Amino acid sequence: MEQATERKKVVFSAIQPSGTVTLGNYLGALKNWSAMQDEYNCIFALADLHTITVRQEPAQFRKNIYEAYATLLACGIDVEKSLFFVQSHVNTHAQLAWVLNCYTQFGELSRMTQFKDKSAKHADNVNAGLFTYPTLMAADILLYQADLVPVGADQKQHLEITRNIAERFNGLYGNVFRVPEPYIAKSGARVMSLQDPTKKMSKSDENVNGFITLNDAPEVIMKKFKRAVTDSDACVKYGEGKDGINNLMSIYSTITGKTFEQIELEFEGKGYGDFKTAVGEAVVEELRPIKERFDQYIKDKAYMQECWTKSAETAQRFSQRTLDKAMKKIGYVLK
Ligand code: ATP
Ligand code: LTN
Repeated sequence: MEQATERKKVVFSAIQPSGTVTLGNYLGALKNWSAMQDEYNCIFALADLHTITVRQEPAQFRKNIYEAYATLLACGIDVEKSLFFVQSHVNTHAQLAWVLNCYTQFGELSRMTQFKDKSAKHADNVNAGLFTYPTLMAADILLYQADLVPVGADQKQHLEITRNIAERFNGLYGNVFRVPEPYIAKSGARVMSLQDPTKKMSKSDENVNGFITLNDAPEVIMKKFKRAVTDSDACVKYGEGKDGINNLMSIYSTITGKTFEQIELEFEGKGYGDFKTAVGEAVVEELRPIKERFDQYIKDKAYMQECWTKSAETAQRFSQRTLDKAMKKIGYVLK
């Protein structure tokens, strides 16, 4: 008789606690994470080691870690179903990252667009961690033998380098790491800034009107959408040269599930004002229950600590197996 014991695929993803979680993070990544929990073995982390590649103010950084953890719980990450820990609590990540640094070339790291963007933005602090950011990210993923990595489109290049590192290592030592696939949603994978729709929406943007956070009050959300940059066409239609409207249509479509044709029909003969109001209202309603749950979780630090400690213990055990295997293959003598 056929046995129904197929191995559940492993999903790994992480987010930096570098500020307040944005609508871009939510639609591009977090919404998919919580939806994947029944079908896959999911492992999620706060990538706090990655965060110090950009200088952080200690008190604010600590606050961001708690807030990001509470936000993800509020988005539906369920520690009964998935592991959800803080990267710095599991020491294998930094250890494997060092090893992978020695199997990654200067040239390939130099080609990373995130490195180029961030070193231009933080020209006074182009540190070695910013440069080797992708090898730590590769370690995160490879330690858990992940099959799938749900991320926004901006992380595709980092997934490619992860695959290259894994294949190179496997080529030298046999099958140590599973080679992961990116999982990029068809809609919402690249939410753009509301102020400059040619740039991605980012939580570290200086212009707060460019992004919506999951903690913004409804009136703030409505105001930011009303101010969103569009064009002089005054016609709700997806098309070239209409970056602002295209972005608003994508947001509306991702939340309501309506196609672009349905949206064009819905707003036929109506102006941008009506459309912006509708998008704002859809976002407010989508985020309302998340905000309510966040307000509960953030009050209970003891509960969050309990959750992340339990997950970190399991993650430590699991990831240690992969780290040991890689070290042995290289020739290290384990204690
Ligand atoms: P920072 O501004 O500090 O670089 P970020 O807002 O880009 O941060 P990350 O923590 O680096 O956020 O990313 C977390 C997840 O959110 C990743 O999977 C990333 O691909 C996704 N993501 C980030 N920005 C967007 C966006 N504008 N649209 C869709 N997905 C996004
Ligand atoms: N670099 C990612 C955050 C991140 C990540 C990971 C994502 C760190 N480690 C592992 C997926 C898998 C970012 O979103 N900027």
